[in-house]
Amino acid sequence: MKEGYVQRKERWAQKMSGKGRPSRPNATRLPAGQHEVNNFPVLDLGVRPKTPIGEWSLKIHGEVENQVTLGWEQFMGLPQFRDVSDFHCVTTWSQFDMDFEGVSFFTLAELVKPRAIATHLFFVGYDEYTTNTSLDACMDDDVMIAHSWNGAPLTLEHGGPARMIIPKLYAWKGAKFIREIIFRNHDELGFWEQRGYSNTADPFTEDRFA
Ligand SMILES: Nc1nc2c(c(=O)[nH]1)N[C@H]1C(S)=C(S)[C@@H](COP(=O)(O)O)O[C@H]1N2
Ligand SMILES: [Mo]
Repeated sequence: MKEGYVQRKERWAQKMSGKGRPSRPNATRLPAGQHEVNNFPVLDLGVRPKTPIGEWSLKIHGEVENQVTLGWEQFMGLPQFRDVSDFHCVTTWSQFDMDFEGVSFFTLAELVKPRAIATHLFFVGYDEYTTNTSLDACMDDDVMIAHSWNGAPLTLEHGGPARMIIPKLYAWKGAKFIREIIFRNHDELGFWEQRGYSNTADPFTEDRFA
């Protein structure tokens, strides 16, 4: 059962204020068909573009009032958000208590101001990887662009300098080496979605393939 937008935003506000992390309803923590790991495996297309901080930028555009291209210092100057979440890969491994820090998606959305017609998101990585979600899926209190994991900068293999983290969806929905986020008034399938993976990708219903 998905919480309403207002509840999700309230939970986020509570986290941002440093008053601790409200517990969220979670019947079974390990989704069906998954096993727990602790070694944070690496999964990608094998291309790991090294982007020095000085050359890094994140463009957020499309159906927004205020499109932005953020350099590293601007990105790091935004309110910082640290949160612990679980990570579920469709290849059946899950890792619990992943401590990520970055900029929450709510903060980015407030910055760019989505137009009312925006319903979907399209993500592009520096490796040209793409993926897509509904806008609603990312307007949640645990979604962020992370630059650190366990208190240290994200390594290149895990998507540094920065990557999307969307804990409630299978991990292929979280673009590593993030370069662009496009707000759209329609859905467009990304790399794995075009190749038969589910468009909605909910680990708790084993929503793996389309
Ligand atoms: N840019 C980019 N992001 C990506 C991928 C990729 O190939 N390129 N692979 C996805 C897949 S399939 C998974 S399971 C996760 C893996 O993240 P990890 O390597 O940090 O475990 O990243 C996702 N994000
Ligand atoms: Mo994956």
